[in-house]
Amino acid sequence: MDHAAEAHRTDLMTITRHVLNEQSKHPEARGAFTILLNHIVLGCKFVCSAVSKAGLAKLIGLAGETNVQGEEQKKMDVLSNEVFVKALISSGQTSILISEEDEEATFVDPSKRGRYIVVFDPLDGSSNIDCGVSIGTIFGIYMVEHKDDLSLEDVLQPGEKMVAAGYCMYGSSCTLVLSTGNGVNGFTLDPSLGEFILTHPNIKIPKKGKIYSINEGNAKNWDKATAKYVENCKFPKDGSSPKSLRYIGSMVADVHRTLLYGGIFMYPADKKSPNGKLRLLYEVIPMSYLMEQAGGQAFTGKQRALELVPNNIHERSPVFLGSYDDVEEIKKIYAAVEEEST
Ligand code: AFP
Repeated sequence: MDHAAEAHRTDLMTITRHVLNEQSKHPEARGAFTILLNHIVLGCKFVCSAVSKAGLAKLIGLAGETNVQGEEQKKMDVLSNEVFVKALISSGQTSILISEEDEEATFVDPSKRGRYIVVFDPLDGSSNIDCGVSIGTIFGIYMVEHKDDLSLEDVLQPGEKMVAAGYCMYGSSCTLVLSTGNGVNGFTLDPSLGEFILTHPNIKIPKKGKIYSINEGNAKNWDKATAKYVENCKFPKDGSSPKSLRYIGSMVADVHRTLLYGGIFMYPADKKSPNGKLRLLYEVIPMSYLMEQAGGQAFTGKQRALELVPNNIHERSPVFLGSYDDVEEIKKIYAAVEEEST
């Protein structure tokens, strides 16, 4: 028997233990972040369980629909939002919540306030639920200086001010990927233990990848730089092999694959959608933060994504994110196209 391997297998690094280890590097920390993260993890576990039972429990459908027992059923994204909002408020560690599902920001009652702002998309890719494609929750965390004197200005901060970001993917397994500003780690839910276990320590994205990921159906509306880059992916001029196309249409799943296998994920601006489709605060920024933490890059077509300052909470932004070299290439194409036009 390989005792070393056996000992390793029984020494489980749960997500809480991992975050406590990180916390111990900051003697001034009082555990507030660990408490917050535990509540996010609880939300992820709930949604994971609900998504996996969705067909069975007839939870899919329009909000207000009734199930066979005559009980009112909620649409999965509405349900997920409620779960996260309640979990985050009850943590006692949040002051402002921004959710994809809620038009307005939620300012937490002063009696329950803490020092964190959480921006999140409780169930991204929900149009894919009915066919069982992987979907996920995306979140980003900012810190406020003064929790008693809050305004939307506290939320409208560039991504480089974020203190943590992550996503949970509800797929063939439930995987939570997290960065607290010190690299990226992936945890897989062990359903028998009900715990997220560290399975992907210190994720580094390959420097260059073999996959490009974009909705090709929008090609007729792309700008010149995007069209040129995709052309290069298919017909490389340097004699290298063409890249493969993979596009799920569920950002968490497309980004997860990009993070592990390398390559580039793009949702560009186009003639119909001058700012692209994806939301800056709770899609583009958290995913860009993770990419940079894993050694990749994220670019908007104009600048580093993490430098962009949001003007409103549901603002959209184009994004190109993934392997360092692949994003570098599209940056060069944008610069060349810009120069041609001046
Ligand atoms: P839904 O939540 O409506 O399914 O949208 C998913 C999403 O916001 C993101 O997860 C995908 O990357 C992107 O939209 C796909 O958009 P297209 O369908 O336009 O390619």
